Amino acid sequence: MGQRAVAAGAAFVAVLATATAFYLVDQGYRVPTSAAPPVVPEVRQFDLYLHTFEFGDRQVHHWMPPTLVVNAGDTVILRVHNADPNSTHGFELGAFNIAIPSVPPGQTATVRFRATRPGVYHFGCALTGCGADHGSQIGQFVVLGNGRL
Ligand SMILES: [Cu+2]
Repeated sequence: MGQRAVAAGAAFVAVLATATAFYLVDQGYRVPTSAAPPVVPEVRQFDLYLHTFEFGDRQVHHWMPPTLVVNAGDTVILRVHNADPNSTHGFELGAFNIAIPSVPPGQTATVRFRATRPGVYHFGCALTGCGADHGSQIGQFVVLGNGRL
């Protein structure tokens, strides 16, 4: 006995302590159940309307819906409807090089593209001078990347 037994005992205790530590760490770790599953690209179609209404002596335009959300990799088909009965407008989404120079009143134009980059982008009217609120005719195009921005 003697030193060999003490060394074997110490080694046993060390192995036991290490195993216990691994066990406790293992118990503390939970696979995140809220993790987003892999995103499979889809074809997403939207009808986007440019509406107009009167507010006092002002004419105000807005996009409906004001925000579009897709996943990175999705193919997006946008049907842009000009619901303003009096003025021609356009559509542009500069981040994806999309531009429809003009859509006459009551008309529809369609674009198709792939949303490749995650981020929050703005779209707007491509026809400068369409109205006093031209600069405010903006909406958001949100591209989610694998469950997060
Ligand atoms: Cu416009």
